Amino acid sequence: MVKVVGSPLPNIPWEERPAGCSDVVWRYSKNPIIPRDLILSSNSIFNSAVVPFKGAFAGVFRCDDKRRHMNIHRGFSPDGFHWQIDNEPIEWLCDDPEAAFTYYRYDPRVCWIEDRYYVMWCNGYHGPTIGVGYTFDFEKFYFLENALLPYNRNGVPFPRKINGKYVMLNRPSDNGHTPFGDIYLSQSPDMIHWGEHRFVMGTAGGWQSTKVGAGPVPIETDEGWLLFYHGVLTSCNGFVYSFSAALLDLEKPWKVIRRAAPYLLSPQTLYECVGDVPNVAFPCAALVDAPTGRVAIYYGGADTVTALAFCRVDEVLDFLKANSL
Ligand code: BMA
Repeated sequence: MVKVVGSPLPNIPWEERPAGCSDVVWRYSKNPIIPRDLILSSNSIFNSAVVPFKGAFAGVFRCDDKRRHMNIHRGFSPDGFHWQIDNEPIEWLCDDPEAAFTYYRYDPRVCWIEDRYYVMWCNGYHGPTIGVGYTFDFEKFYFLENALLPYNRNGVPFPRKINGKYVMLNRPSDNGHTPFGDIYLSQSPDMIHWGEHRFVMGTAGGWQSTKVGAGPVPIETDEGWLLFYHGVLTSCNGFVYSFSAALLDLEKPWKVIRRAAPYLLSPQTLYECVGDVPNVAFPCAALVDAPTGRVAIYYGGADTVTALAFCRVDEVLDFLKANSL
């Protein structure tokens, strides 16, 4: 069996695959887990990131408020299903007012690396780019820098340094509802200065024909980095956001070992098809229990609510072997 590198998470939120279902990724039966109006100020809560924290769970949530302003809020959960989210956005500590300047924040990812939780998000600094910050305790949050020049989205860190460098996936874009997009990788000695950019993968057919973008923090296995990523198809009715998986080389993670031709999950339920932006399933986080390979994927539904789906690492790798592009 494939070996997953990581910690045990015996309390991972989990529900077995329903009887009669043969999907590799299956939805939680009580989705969505976070309704759009969980907090007083919110219009919608979606595309959010969670991590294990002190025997329970913590997260950074995209909450668009009732002015339709986009920002990220802190949350805690005893079980990964039920969340308490702050009504007010996170305040970022930063000594440099120019660096700290922002119009909006959205689509966070959170990742424990070495000694702290790093947060990356799409940061409005004269156009979308990748904001990087960190917290040790989910009490104080520090803003570091904008990692890249605008325009860029979907900054996703790897959970450890590779060949002595921090690594992130990202997606150069434009200032609007970008009609193109390939996944690139950037490297850094210090999380501030990023370079040595490498092309990872571009669009392909069908569900991933318009653009692709990294989803949750990649999962390390002895066969490679397991990456869940979203792909977009342009239909007569607009963009359709689905997601699937790829396997990246452990030492040279810009090298794609395998990549799925079919999607693993596409918008088909009411909460994925109906909302502020219809037909969107957009994953930003995955919890993993390394010994069993169980995975809980958190994804946004229709840019409105947050949902959960489950899978097993070995089954996703088997799916990739059988269904690679
Ligand atoms: C992308 C991002 C995501 C969003 C998606 C669908 O460009 O803005 O936050 O979920 O579009 O609207």
